[in-house]
Amino acid sequence: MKISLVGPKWNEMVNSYPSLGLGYLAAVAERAGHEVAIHDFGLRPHTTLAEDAQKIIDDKPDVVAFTSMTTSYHHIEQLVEIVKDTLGVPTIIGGPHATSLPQLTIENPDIDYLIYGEGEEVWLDLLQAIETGDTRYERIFGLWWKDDGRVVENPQRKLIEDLDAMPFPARHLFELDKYPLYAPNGEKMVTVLSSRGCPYNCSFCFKGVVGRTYRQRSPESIVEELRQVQQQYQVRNFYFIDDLFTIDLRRLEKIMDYFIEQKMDIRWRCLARVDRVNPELLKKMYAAGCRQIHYGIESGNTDVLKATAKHISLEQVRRSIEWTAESGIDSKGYFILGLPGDNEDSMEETIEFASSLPLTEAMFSIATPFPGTRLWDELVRRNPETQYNADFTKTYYYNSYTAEIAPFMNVSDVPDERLSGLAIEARRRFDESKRRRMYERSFGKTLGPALWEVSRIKPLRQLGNALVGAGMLGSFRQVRERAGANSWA
Ligand code: B12
Ligand code: SF4
Repeated sequence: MKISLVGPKWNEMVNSYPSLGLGYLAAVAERAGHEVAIHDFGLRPHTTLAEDAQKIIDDKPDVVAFTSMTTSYHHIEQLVEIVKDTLGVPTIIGGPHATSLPQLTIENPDIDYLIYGEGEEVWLDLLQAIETGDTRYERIFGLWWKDDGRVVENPQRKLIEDLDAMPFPARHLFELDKYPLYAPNGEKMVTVLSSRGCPYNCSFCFKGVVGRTYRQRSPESIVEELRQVQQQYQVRNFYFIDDLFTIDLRRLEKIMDYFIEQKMDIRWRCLARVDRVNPELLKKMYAAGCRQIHYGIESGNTDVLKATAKHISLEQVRRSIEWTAESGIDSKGYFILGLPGDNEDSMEETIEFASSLPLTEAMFSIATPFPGTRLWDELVRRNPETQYNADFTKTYYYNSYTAEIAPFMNVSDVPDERLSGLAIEARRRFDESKRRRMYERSFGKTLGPALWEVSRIKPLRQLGNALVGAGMLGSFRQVRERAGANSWA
């Protein structure tokens, strides 16, 4: 069959990398003999609805299937209406949004089938049923469907046991060169998924797709995928987007031994928890090509942090960020402002804490309760009249913006306007603290802060920059270089 797989857009932000969920679904469908096209409209936020719908219609597909986040469901609702009207072919939806609100989603008259949770096996069974005209849908576990207009929820499907048995994501179906994902040195970077799931249960995180489970691919399979991508796309920078890349230390050691022994010549970044790293591991990660780690730190206030059930302490955060810096690896910290219990004082602590850490980057998001999370339950408990509405397109993430953005479903103790202002202030103060640290590193603990103070006077800073540019003031160059791409070598 001809299948159009659709990645919707959410607002004017460009998707920085392709959906690997779509990549896996496309790969298994191709392996089963189907002809697949992927349209990631998140790459082109400014095209019109009519243009997007036309792209799908031009495929003349037998089936149209959408991946969904709560932020992008609005676009799907609009697209699927046109597609159904024009083509009349079966429509399928899956992904985090469909899984978090299945009943509400399948009630959409233009959506025929909903796949709950992990998709590949259910998807293949459904495609086969559609192709062969087998209407015994009750046999497909993991499927929600409509029997004469009545919604039917089949039992859930077990998770895939052997992730290695899956083909690699169908990267050839994406416009890979169009995604703005680059290493700090400007080279192209590609995302990889080496495991699925995470056993923790943070209040703001949606856990519905694979629950609190953790499954991993073998080191051999990961190395093979990296080699394939290296050869096919001439890329040597990778981003492991696993929820927790460092959770199983034995596996990680083995993966890194492969990278080192086989002289893979790769550079990579990953996501990690601060309680899942140690100095020896970090040194080895550096030797194996790791140059950046993203840590979820969330809050600088002990009580607010505790309420997220992240199960980390501020001491662990400080220690791990320092170890990471000492190992030569850059670190980015993710912080959330406006969590339940957050007030002016606690958020001040978060900003102060973030600014005191030797992080290379920080991102301050405003807490947003997504349906299916404990944060959402908290919102509903406080405001029982709360309803899901399709305006989640407004949940921007912050670091790409300098203008203030209105909080969406504020669950903190401060008004919207103040919360929004604090996010901007947090970013400004973190940037200042980072520059100050760079001056200290370059000029020492006494002269550094003094020169930093001087550099804050704009005309003097401009003069300094001009002199550095003209080859004078050599040691100031270090400050500039440290702020640039040199760490990704
Ligand atoms: C990478 C990532 C991103 C990337 C790239 C997104 C992309 N293009 O895929 C970026 C940085 C852009 C991003 C942004 C955001 N993200 Co994000 N992101 C992720 C992350 C970490 C990994 C996604 C992934 O590749 N998963 C692995 C694949 C295999 O799983 P999957 O995508 O879920 O797909 C499987 C199933 O869901 C199902 N399936 C999915 N689609 C379909 C379609 C069909 C037809 C079928 C049959 C099955 C099916 O089958 C797939 C294979 O098993 C997830 C967390 C996670 N672990 O999944 C969060 C996650 C998806 N993000 C989330 C959020 C909240 C956001 C933001 C809103 C954050 C913010 N406030 O800015 C934005 C919204 C962006 C948008 N476009 O709307 C939430 C979504 C919650 C929700 N209810 O929608 C998640 C689940 C995090 C969490 N645990 O809470 N994100
Ligand atoms: S935020 Fe990270 S650690 Fe917490 S549940 Fe989600 S993936 Fe796991």
